[in-house]
Amino acid sequence: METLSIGQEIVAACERLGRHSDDPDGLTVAYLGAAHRAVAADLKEEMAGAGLAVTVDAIGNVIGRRSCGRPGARTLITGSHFDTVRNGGRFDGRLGIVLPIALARHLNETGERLPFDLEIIAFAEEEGLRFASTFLGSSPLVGQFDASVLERTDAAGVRLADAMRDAGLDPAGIAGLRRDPGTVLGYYEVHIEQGPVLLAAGEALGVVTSIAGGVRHSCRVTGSAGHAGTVPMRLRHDAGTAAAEMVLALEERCSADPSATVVGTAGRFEVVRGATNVIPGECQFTIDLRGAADGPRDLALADVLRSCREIAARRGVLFESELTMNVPATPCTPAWVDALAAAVASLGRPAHRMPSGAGHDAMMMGRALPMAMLFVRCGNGGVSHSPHETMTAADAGQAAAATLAFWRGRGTAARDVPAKAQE
Ligand code: HGY
Ligand code: MN
Ligand code: MN
Repeated sequence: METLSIGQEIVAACERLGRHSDDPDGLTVAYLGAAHRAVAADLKEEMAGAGLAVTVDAIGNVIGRRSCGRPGARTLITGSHFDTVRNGGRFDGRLGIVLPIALARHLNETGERLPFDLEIIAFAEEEGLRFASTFLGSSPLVGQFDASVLERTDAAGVRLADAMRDAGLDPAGIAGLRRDPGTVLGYYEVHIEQGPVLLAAGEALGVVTSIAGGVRHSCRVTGSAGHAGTVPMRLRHDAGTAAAEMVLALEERCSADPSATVVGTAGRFEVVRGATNVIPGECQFTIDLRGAADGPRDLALADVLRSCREIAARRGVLFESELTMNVPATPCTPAWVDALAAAVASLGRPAHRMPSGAGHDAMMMGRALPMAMLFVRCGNGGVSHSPHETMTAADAGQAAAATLAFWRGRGTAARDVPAKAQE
């Protein structure tokens, strides 16, 4: 396989998909918005052009299937998400969709048959941007979809269930998306690293060993709005400064964590109906807290929420929080990690094994299926969730070659079990 040219094909496909956005000045693709539908339409075309049998499921995942021609063969599922964060990068998620499509096209040209059926899934939602829900695409496939999120509303007050119906999707069909693990070999995902580790190590590829678990809360602080000029400082119940002290408590607790693997972020922070000359009456912010292991992460969360309540009591404001995501740390399947490391090594480079600080569909799929992930070097200092996210065609080509080597070895995979089930 001529790796540079397939790498150029892959990068070009990510650039093409990146032209659809909800924002004129950055890449933002929210679930079921106009840009999301345009990307889905492009993906259907790209999959059909690679000879795949294309379907769209009840949640909006775009699925391309390539049969190996052997009745009863099991399926290897690969893919990633095509929604983005606000002002995100062109490779986050998309790389893991367009790379397998390019390989399917290559296999058509060479006539090579894989020893299993291949399913490439473009997951419709993973980031949680529009409905503060995450993994909407992958969770139904492993029986982890939380039907209560159908009642969630977006910033315009549109219910998730209604947004789905408006897009011609059927919420009632979600329950039927669960895959029978007996028919699936496992799940494999290629993703840009979204960090600086491979760049610093001078490596193009990384073999993921485990994926950090994440918990998210939406928080609301309610104080007393008032005139910025007439209320003495000692009489204020300022929701904005109370929330700011809570966010600093989050930063302080995570920075001091003894495990040194806990990270905390308040990515959204907003004074509701704020105005320059009004003391904030209500402030909303989010907590995103992660760790390589669930124990330290959960201890940190409990401490942070306790601090928020103490700060609220001292300042005479009300603190409320809603859990919006809780996904456990997920180890990759050791036998699959070793097989992927061998595939990478077959290219002539030692496999660089590493944990993932970012969350991925693989952590959801890995809850029911054998799972492995391949990371690809992220340029520009490893920046991601940013328009400055970048990668090279050469590295994309290396990832394609390692993926093909890995796939060829999967047909003989014993009936592996997910890492969790191995404990
Ligand atoms: O937040 C994450 O780690 C992923 O980008 N959804
Ligand atoms: Mn992301
Ligand atoms: Mn991603």
